[in-house]
Formats: sequence, C-alpha cells, structure tokens
Amino acid sequence: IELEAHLRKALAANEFFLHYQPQVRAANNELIGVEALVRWQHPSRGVISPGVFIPIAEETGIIYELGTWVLREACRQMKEWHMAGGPRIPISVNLSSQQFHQANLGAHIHSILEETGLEPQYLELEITESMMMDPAVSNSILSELSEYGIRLSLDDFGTGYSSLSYLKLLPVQKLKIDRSFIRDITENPNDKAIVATIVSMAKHLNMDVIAEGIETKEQLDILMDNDCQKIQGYYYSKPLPAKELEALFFASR
Ligand code: G
Ligand code: G
Ligand code: MN
Ligand code: NA
Repeated sequence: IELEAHLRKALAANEFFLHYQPQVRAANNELIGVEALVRWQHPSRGVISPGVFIPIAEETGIIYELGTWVLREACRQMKEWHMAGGPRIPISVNLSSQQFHQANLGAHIHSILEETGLEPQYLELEITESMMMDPAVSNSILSELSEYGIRLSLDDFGTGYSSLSYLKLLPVQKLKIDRSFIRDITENPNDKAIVATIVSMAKHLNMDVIAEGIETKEQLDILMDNDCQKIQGYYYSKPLPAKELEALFFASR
C-alpha cells in the first residue's frame, strides 16, 4: 500500500530504469536481440524487482503510464545504439494485459516509434497466451500491430492456455519457451519432450523460437540437440545495465 502511493511519484521522479538481457544464437554466440526489463531505484529501499511492483501498477492502472515510459525508453535507447554503430538488433518489450487491450494501442506505439525514430522491425512486443483468450479480439489487435511492422512474440509459452487452432491463425512470429521447461530439462524427459515438440511445431508453423532461462552448458547442449538455436539466460548473461551492454556492443573497438 505504501508502494502503491509511491509509484506515481516514482515515475515523475524518474526512478525507473531498464536492464537489458542479451538473446544469443547458440551456434556462434551472435547477439540477436535484447529484452528490456524494468527496475525501480527506490530512494530508501534500493532496487525493487518488477515482480513486486508490476502487479501493483496493474491493479492501480499506473501500468499505462509506466508501460508507456518503458516502451519509449526502450525504443529511444535502441535507436541511440543503432546510431552509435551498435548491432542492428531488435529490442523486446513486455506488455501487460491492460496495455494489450488499451484503446488505440497500435497508434500509440506507432507514435512512440515516430518520436524515437526506431524502425518498427526493431521493436518486438512480448505478450502472453492469457491475453489471447478471445481470438477475435486478440487477432484484430495483433493484426494492427503487425501492419505497423512491429514484431510479436508469445512469452512464457507453454504455461498458458493457447489452443493450437488459434496459434496457427495469430499473426505472431515467435514463441518464447518458458523457463519452467528448461530448469529440469537435463533430468526430466517430459520437459525435454515438450521443448522438442514446441521447437518442431514452431518450425512447421514457420515461426521463430527462442528458449529462456538457460543457466548451464548441459541445458544448452540439449537445446542445441533439439534444434533450438536461439537462447536467453544467465548462462550467457543476466539482464545488464545499459552501460554494461554497451561495453559488449562496442568491445571490439
Ligand atoms: O526481471 P525480472 O525477472 O525480475 O522480471 C520479473 C517479471 O516482470 C517478468 O515476468 C517480466 O516479464 C516482468 N517485467 C519486467 N519488465 C517488465 C515491463 O516493462 N512490463 C511488464 N508488463 N512486465 C515486465
Ligand atoms: O516473464 P519473462 O519471461 O519476461 O521474465 C523474464 C525474467 O526472467 C527476466 O527478468 C530475468 O530476470 C529472468 N531470467 C532471465 N534469464 C534467467 C535465467 O537464466 N534463470 C532464471 N532463473 N531467471 C532468468
Ligand atoms: Mn519476457
Ligand atoms: Na517468460
């Protein structure tokens, strides 16, 4: 309750910031994208995780303003990196359900892209299966976003209620295999079977696929054996402050 009262003030006081987690092509360690993850630098409590304040922002409706801030900052930062000669990779941004159902979402995001100058193909929105419950509604929102050239990715894939019959209809380009399937993949044949099946399904549906939460070489090897070539996880890197990601980008100069 105390946090709730502070959220709006925190926005005004510019206390939110982004970390960026690399996404990598396993075969050659090529950096292929980054996911923006918001944090709150609380004046007395230190850094607060989004797991704590995003649910409060959602309950209080502050998620619209916070989400707009995140989108704008992520686009601004990626454009700045492109202009500085950094790799031409996209930035992924998580959307809350309320944002996804926000009126004029497409036009809103389009205006952020215009303002920051980031080309739409370099913005990827991460949505979840639970936002796809009404296929007619979600399809019209997703179609509008796709028409702007923005990429769409289904986050935490496998943990929600996706119906396979919707999946083939939705204009979503990528599946992000939830890290709960990766955690025990070295010991649990069921997890391995599920991951292999998602990878194969994505391929047959002409969708991109990435696995998240890879922490060990053993997990990585199983993913590569199962033809999952795109990886995000602590094995490569934790979410990094902008300055540390820049050091990665520009290391060879
Ligand atoms: O970074 P961390 O593992 O603490 O993130 C915890 C949760 O918060 C994750 O589910 C992540 O998707 C979510 N999250 C992080 N940043 C954002 C954001 O900008 N918007 C929304 N809606 N969720 C976010
Ligand atoms: O829900 P979402 O997939 O957006 O959550 C992303 C969060 O997962 C990030 O905020 C990050 O902190 C966390 N994360 C990323 N890689 C790993 C990992 O390898 N292991 C664990 N346990 N968490 C991770
Ligand atoms: Mn995500
Ligand atoms: Na996820």
